[in-house]
Amino acid sequence: MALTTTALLCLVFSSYLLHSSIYVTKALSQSYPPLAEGLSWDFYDSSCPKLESTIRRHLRKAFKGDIGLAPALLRIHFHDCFVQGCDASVLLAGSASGPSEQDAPPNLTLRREAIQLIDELRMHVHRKCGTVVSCADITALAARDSVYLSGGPEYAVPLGRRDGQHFATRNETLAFLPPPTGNTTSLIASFGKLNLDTLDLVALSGGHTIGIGHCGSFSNRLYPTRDPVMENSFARKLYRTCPTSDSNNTVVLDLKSPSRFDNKYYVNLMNRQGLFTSDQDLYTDRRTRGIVTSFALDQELFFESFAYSMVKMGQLSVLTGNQGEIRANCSARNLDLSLSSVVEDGGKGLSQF
Ligand code: HEM
Ligand SMILES: *[C@@H]1O[C@H](CO)[C@@H](O)[C@H](O)[C@H]1NC(C)=O
Ligand SMILES: *[C@@H]1O[C@H](CO)[C@@H](O)[C@H](O)[C@H]1NC(C)=O
Ligand SMILES: *[C@@H]1O[C@H](CO)[C@@H](O)[C@H](O)[C@H]1NC(C)=O
Ligand SMILES: *[C@@H]1O[C@H](CO)[C@@H](O)[C@H](O)[C@H]1NC(C)=O
Ligand SMILES: CC(=O)N[C@H]1CO[C@H](CO)[C@@H](O)[C@@H]1O
Repeated sequence: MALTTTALLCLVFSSYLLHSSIYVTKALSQSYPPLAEGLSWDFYDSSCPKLESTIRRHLRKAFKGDIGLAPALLRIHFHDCFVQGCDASVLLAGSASGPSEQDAPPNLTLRREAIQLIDELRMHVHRKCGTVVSCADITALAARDSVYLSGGPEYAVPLGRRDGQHFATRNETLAFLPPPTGNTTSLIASFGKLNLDTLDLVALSGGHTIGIGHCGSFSNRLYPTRDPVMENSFARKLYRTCPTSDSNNTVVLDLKSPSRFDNKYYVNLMNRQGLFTSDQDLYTDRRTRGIVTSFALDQELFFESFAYSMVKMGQLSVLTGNQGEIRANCSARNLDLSLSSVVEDGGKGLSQF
C-alpha cells in the first residue's frame, strides 16, 4: 500500500500541472510509509486502550488555555527525531552526565511548559495503564494532536518506541538540526543525512504554519543588510518588531493564520513573506518551487504529504523491543531517578525498574 516517494512526487507534480487535486487526494488518502521494525499501529491496544483518547482530551484542555503549546509540542517532536532518533532524549533535563540537547543553541527556544506538559500527559497515562507507555510515543502522539487540534490532518501514529538512555551532546544537536539561515542546498543535505527527501523537506517545513520565531532566528535577513527577496511591507514589519539584531521579540511564523494549521505558509512563500531564509529559499530554489506552489494551491495535497512525512520522520532511529526503557519521568532517565531515590528512600521507590 505504501507509495514510494517517487510516485508521490509524480502525483504532486501532476497535481501542479493538471490542477486536478480531487483525484490525487483520494489516491493518497490511505498511504503511509513502511513501518519501522518493532513499531505497530495497535501496540497499546490491550495494554493501554485509552492512551490516545486520554492524550487528546488533556491537550484539548491545555490548548484552550494556551494555543502556543501546540506549535511548541510539534517542534519538540521534530527536534527529538532529528537528533539521535525519536527516543525522547530531547526531554531530558541537563544533568551531571553532561550537557543535553536542551542546552544546545537551537534548543534555547524550546518551550519549557510544553516539555512539562508531556510529563503531565505521561502521568495521566501511567496512572491509567501503569508504566507501559514511552515518553517518545507520548511525544509523537502529542505532535499529531497539536496538528489535528489546530485544524490540520488527522493521521495514525505507529507506536512502540522506547525511551533512550543516552543524552544527545551539544555537538550532535548542532550537527543534525539545520539552522534557519540555511539555503535549500544545505537543507536537502541535512534532511538527506536522515534519508528524508526533498518532498519530505518541503512538506515538513509546512510545520511553520503555526508558532513563533525570535528575532535572532531571522535577523540575518535584516542586518547588516536587508535580504532583497523579502516583500517590502513584510520587511518593514520585521524591522519594527526587531529594531536590533539581538532583540528578544517574536513574530508569528505564518502571518496569515498564525494559530491555524493550514497551507497559508506556502502562500506566504509565494508572496515572499516567509520568515526564515530556510523557508523562503524553498520558493527561490527551482528544485523545490514546484512543490511549494502545489501545496499553496491545494491544501489537501499538503495535508496528505505532511502526514506521510511526519510518520516517516516519527520513525527515525527508533528504539524498540528490549532497547532503551520506559521512563517513569519524561525528564529523567530511570537510572538518574533511582540514584536520587537511593538518597531519598533507600532505593525502594523505583525497584520495579
Ligand atoms: C527545515 C528545517 C527547519 C528549520 C531550519 C527550522 C527552524 C526553526 C526555527 C529557527 C524556529 C524558531 C525558533 C525561535 O526563534 O523561537 C522554528 C520554530 C518552529 N518549528 Fe521549525 N525548523 C525546521 C523544520 C521544522 C519541522 C520539520 C517542524 C515540524 C514538522 C518544525 C516545526 C516548528 C514549529 C511548530 C515552530 C514554532 C515553535 C513555537 O512556536 O514554539 N520545524 N523552527
Ligand atoms: C564539539 O565541537 C567543537 C567544535 O567543532 C569541538 O572543539 C569539540 O571538541 C567538540 N566536542 C565534543 C565533545 O565532541
Ligand atoms: C548554500 O549554502 C552553502 C553553505 O552555506 C553555500 O556554500 C552555497 O554557496 C549556498 N548555495 C546557494 C545557491 O546560495
Ligand atoms: C534579551 O534577553 C537577555 C536575557 O534575558 C538580555 O540579557 C538581553 O539584554 C535582552 N536583549 C535586549 C535587546 O533586550
Ligand atoms: C522529573 O525529573 C525532573 C528532572 O530530574 C525533576 O525536576 C522533576 O521534579 C521530576 N518530576 C516528578 C513528577 O518527579
Ligand atoms: C528549554 C531549555 O531547556 N532551555 C535551555 C537552553 O539552554 C540554555 C543555556 O544553556 C538554558 O539556560 C535554557 O534553560
